[in-house]
Amino acid sequence: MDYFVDLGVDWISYIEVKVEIRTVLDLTLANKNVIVIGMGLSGQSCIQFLLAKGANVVAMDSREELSLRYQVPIYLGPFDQARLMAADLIVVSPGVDLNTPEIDAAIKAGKKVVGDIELFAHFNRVPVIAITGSNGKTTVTHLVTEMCKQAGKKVFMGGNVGIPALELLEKDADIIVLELSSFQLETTFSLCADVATVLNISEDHLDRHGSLENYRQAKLRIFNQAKHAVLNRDDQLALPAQAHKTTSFGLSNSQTGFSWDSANSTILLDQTVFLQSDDCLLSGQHNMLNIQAAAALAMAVGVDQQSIKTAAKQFGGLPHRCETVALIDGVRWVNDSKATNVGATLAALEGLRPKVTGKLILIAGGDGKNADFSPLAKCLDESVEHLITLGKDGEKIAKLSKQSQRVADLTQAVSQAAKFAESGDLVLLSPACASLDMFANYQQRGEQFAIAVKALR
Ligand code: UMA
Ligand code: ADP
Repeated sequence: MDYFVDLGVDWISYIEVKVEIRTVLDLTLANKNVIVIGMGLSGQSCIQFLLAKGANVVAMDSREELSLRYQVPIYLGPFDQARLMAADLIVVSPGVDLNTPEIDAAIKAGKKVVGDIELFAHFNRVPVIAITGSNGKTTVTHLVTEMCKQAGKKVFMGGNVGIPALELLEKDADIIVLELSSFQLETTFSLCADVATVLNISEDHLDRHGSLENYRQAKLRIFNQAKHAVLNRDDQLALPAQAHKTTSFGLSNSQTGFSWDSANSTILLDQTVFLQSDDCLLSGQHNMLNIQAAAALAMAVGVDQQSIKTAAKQFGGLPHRCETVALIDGVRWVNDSKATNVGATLAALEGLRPKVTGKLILIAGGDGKNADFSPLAKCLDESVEHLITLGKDGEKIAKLSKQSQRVADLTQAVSQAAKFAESGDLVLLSPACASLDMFANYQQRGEQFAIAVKALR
């Protein structure tokens, strides 16, 4: 899909005279017939925003039952094609597939179909740091926010991290940090980030995007109109065709930008020591990349190096991401429930294995979202002594290893792991799959793991 959304403004003049154009847009939305599809967090934030702009708003949701706190007409169940065709603007939530026949037909008929980030982009006047990638988005979003805070900036984060971007328009902010998913980016056309990054690209969400290339192209949209691009020079898939001003990061050697001196476990900037890994609470090579990316993003918006270093040293990571939940009789139990794709599990295994003196026991499986699990095979062979699988696609992962065992649920997985585990071993929950086949979300999966582990005491 390649179309430019015109909300009633000329793009060039939008860049040049943002403030005047904003007034035009206010008028453009007033009295326009706007349909918002999906009544989750982002849909509801869109309704509130559009009502404040004077639009005539109608809500749609596939669910059969729903109570809404806004006084707008709501149509539940299958989307009404005739209503969509009559709208001036259709705003879709990220969880709603653009290939849904009624939405696809509306797009093909030339209807303007956007997401909440597109609305945000038209009305925002604060510098934006925009972050996407297959893995590390939330970690980098939090870390760069901490770096900005450390420098005394008024900074707010939002987007895929769980806070709808439109809510940030009300803040008195110096900087806004947006975590953006491929779903959000495919309906975004006018974001003009001050600095943007695609941290990495590996297979994910193929059930929605159909192919790795479609998924990748959705992610690369973050660089459109960006003033500065922070690039992972070691990941060809994460590089845009062209970029205006760039800073690179990576594990490879580089004269300029951020790099990694593995012999001394040090992050370098322009070949000069920037941070010692031992001074940081985060560990694992993937997190050294996350620190590099966050530092490059913060520098691009003028945060001083001292603040960046202080925040990087103090940041201890987030729950459900390679989080040690217990140390019982010398066995370390690690919750990496947020590893919802193959790339994340590979990063966890590669990052954690070097520090394990005994066996590594992996618990994996769930909803694989049509992913190809074969890239895990080599790492399972080299780094995992016992594999315990569960969930919808557990069988597919189990077949990759000779040392595997299938179980019915997470409690069984933990008790099986406890039978194998001895002092010096590490038991890692890193599913390489989404949780939705068995849990409400990855948080619930991680919490149940921690409860089952603590019950072993
Ligand atoms: N719905 C329909 N029809 C459909 C699909 C959904 O009507 O075909 C309705 C549901 O009935 C529900 C609503 O849409 O009422 C849910 O909308 P949503 O799935 O877009 O979820 P939101 O609550 O709006 O949350 C979204 C993001 N969700 C997704 O992308 C799936 C949140 O990311 C994000 O934090 C939030 O906006 C605020 O920006 C979550 C996520 O899982 C964390 N993201 C994926 C990921 O990280 O892998 C991309
Ligand atoms: P996202 O928001 O993109 O899902 P998170 O920061 O929440 O990323 O981390 C999700 C998972 O990805 C974690 O389980 C972690 O082990 C893994 N991970 C974090 N950073 C990286 C990275 N730079 N490269 C690969 N995997 C990573």
